[in-house]
Amino acid sequence: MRMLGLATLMILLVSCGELSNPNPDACQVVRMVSTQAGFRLANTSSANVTVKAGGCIEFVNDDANNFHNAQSRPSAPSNLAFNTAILARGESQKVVFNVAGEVEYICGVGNHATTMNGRITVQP
Ligand SMILES: [Cu+2]
Repeated sequence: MRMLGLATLMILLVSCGELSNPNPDACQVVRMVSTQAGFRLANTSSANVTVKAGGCIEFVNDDANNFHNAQSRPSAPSNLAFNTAILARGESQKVVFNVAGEVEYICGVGNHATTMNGRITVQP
């Protein structure tokens, strides 16, 4: 249990520091479009994203009407768990994914999770 906690803490620390990303150009942009339209991978209508291990996703709030965040569902494996700050329009946050696997994510604001949700696949 203690090791799990430590692993989660390390993921969170890595997630916060974009300097730790070895290849920031590889960041995929996911826009928070609106509470209704949810998350959209750049130039698509999908909220599902695939990244390589060590890659990152930049979550960008593009919604004039609402604050949003991006966070893993509570059921997520601890080594893929993440939780961005609550972002206002125009704000963004990068999250680095270092461990291969799958993680479902949502917006944790209000009841947005019913429409704002997607899946992240991290390839080895
Ligand atoms: Cu939201």
